[in-house]
Amino acid sequence: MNDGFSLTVGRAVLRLTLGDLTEVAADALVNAANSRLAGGGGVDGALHRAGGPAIAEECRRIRAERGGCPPGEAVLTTAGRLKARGLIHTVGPVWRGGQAGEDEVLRRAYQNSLRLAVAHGLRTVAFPSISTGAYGFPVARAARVALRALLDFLASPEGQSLAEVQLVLHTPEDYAVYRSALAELSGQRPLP
Ligand code: AR6
Repeated sequence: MNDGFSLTVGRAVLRLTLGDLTEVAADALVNAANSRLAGGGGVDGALHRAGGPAIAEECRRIRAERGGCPPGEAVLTTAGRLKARGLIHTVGPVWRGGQAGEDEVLRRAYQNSLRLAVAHGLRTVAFPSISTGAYGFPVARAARVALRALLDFLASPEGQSLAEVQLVLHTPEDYAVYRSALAELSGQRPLP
């Protein structure tokens, strides 16, 4: 885990780091889940393994009560043994070529995750790069959508109780893509 790059937005800090989300300490970690909340590979599998069976148990209960979590929405469970008070499960879009509303669903996944955090008094939140693994969303486009959604939320009245939002990128390549997308969106040049 490096210290990454950070930017102040409103009252909060938006931070990009390179690392493993399962090792991050925050009030809430965000999982890139599927609609059935059934667990899987990627960051979902890693968070369930690290957090223990209490997470899957609560996911099963949510699935039984409300059928899961539609793309673009988010639900909160225990974080089990993870270093967090809660685990927010959100579902990104499956990439279908870019004309099927994928950008909007991805934007809502970030926005609704932060809304849920705020509603539960969780002030520091760490995300993975949603949809850019198994779901195939191209990372440069996903980075722009994700960062725009996070910057907009942090600048809005709704976002004022948040202290830090972190994007934890798993590879140096993804980190570089997010870093230059953030430079572009915030009008700054990336450091050499
Ligand atoms: N820490 C941070 N990022 C990670 C980690 C980690 N430990 N492990 C993987 N990533 P994916 P999706 C990155 O496939 O595309 C699951 O099976 C990874 O490099 O985890 O939203 C679910 O159950 C990539 O950049 O999520 C769903 O069925 C990013 O996390 C489906 O995959 C997202 O990749 C969701 O697909």
